[in-house]
Amino acid sequence: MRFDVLTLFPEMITSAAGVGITGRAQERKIIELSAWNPRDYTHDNHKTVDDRPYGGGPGMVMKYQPLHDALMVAQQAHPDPAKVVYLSPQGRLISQSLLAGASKWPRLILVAGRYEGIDERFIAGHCDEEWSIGDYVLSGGELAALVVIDAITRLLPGALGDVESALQDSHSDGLLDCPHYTRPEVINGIAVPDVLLSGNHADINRWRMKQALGKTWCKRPDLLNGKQLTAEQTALLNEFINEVGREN
Ligand code: 9D3
Repeated sequence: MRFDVLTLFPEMITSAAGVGITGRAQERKIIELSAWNPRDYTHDNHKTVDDRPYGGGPGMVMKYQPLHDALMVAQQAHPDPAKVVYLSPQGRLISQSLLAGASKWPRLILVAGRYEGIDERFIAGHCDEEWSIGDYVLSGGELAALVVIDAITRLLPGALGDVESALQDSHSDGLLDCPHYTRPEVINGIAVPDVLLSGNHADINRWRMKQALGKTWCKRPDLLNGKQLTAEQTALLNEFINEVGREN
């Protein structure tokens, strides 16, 4: 899959995506990533990318022309058809399922804004979708673009190592993770749960599922709404709830 990002801070994208899973995915040609700076497509001496908002008020707006010219160059740099997504606080809230859909696209051009946003006519004329990563205020779209690139890359065949892939298709999909422990066996008087030292992998798997279900029920009950649990999962969750009830 090919990603292009239109951004006033291209090094923010290329440096962050150059390491870890996304860095390795680029080396393995599972993803291609380029960043394009609208400032490189200005024609005035000051390389102006922003201007004052019509109607007045505070802040600046990204100009249409540098964004448009950067987009045309990015689009023509590669023959695959691209979806263009503008990252903005007004966008549709992204989810794992939305990103799983996008991971089937051959190419995605992400537009990261700065200042108060970009000229509405660029959105209307050139953007297929508008996405947000959540209800909090960022300084620009770059971190959102990195979130999208990272989360999609993990879904592409071959992007994860064997260990990460094995972890990904475990049976706890859509649940919070169970607790994890490593050596030493006791820290600050807190011992690792006995079952994890037992060597009984059926018991260990049941304990982990019970913890995942219980933690999800306690902290994110919304994730259980409309989720079909197996008879065993229902039994494990009821065990957990009865035990918590006794502790509190
Ligand atoms: C405080 C500025 N706000 C004035 C009412 C509006 C505003 C403009 C630009 C708020 C944030 C931004 C920059 N944000 C993004 O570009 C952005 C974003 C975000 O802030 N939150 C969640 N997802 C995204 S995607 C892009």
